[in-house]
Amino acid sequence: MSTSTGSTKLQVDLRRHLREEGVEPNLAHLICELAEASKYIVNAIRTGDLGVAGTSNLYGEEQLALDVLSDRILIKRLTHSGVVSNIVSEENDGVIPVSMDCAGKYAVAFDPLDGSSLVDVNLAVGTIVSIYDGCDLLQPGRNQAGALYILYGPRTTLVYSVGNGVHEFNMNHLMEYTLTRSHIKLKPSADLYSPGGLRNCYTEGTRLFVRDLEERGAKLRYSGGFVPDINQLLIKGQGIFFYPHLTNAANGKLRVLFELNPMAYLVEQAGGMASTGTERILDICPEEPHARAPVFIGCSEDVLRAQEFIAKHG
Ligand code: AHM
Ligand code: MG
Repeated sequence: MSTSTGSTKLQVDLRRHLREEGVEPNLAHLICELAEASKYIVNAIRTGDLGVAGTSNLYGEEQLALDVLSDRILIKRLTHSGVVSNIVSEENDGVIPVSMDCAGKYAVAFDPLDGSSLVDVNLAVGTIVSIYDGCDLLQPGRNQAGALYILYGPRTTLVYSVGNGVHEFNMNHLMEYTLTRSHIKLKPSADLYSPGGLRNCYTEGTRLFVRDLEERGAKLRYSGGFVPDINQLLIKGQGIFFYPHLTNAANGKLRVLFELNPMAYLVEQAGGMASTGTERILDICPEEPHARAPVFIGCSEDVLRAQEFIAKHG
């Protein structure tokens, strides 16, 4: 999006957008710091070591050098931002305290490089960030002060909301983020679906929901990366993504703090819904930072239909 002044077209960059939207200055600063950090992550993805780091995270998953580097880039930037109280990262166990003084500061949860197992095959990956006022990270996602993700695909884009609608920015050749879509909205129902998890581990409710989607003519569009899959539904203005409860994993795979809360916040801001199948994602009060939950997220009518199938068939 651009504004004209005489013959010159001015791109609205992220900083200016935050200022014009009246975003609280420390929060605006935090979002700009995250945008700055993402430039180093882009560079690492483009040119860095794609091998393993030789370490594993607390889930016992092998960490890639890129997971570790992206995590370090974000922690360093946020630690020195002056506006962060606590940090929790998908790649680290426990909370990283930054400042004892919570006033005017923000607690931040992030997944530094979601979908990093897709990097070797050159598919899209992303950074996901959830932001709370003060110090507390273990609270329902509905209390988020803001959320954003950065998608590293053929282009790098940043999508954020601080409760003022959902806005998309593209990184240009100068590595600046300029506004490309504002007030993104989802239609009530979808004809695209992105099904995560092994189908032979689906419960009856999810199986019948998928059959219903297919009978309605919905097309399967699943990349295997949560950020590109959610970005697809926001930018196309329709879709439903699910990583459901499975017969061998009652809470599915995705993490409430780092993955589900920020995406649920963005999708609700766009007029969609996000549910575990039985309750609103943003109402979950996680007991520990790495809690997981099943998710059905996207167009509201489809999420409601998923809930009906699960209520009837489990
Ligand atoms: P990660 O945080 O270890 O990268 O895992 C999250 C990713 C999501 O991007 C994606 O939706 C999901 O895992 C795919 O899981 P699966 O490998 O079971 O298909
Ligand atoms: Mg992840």
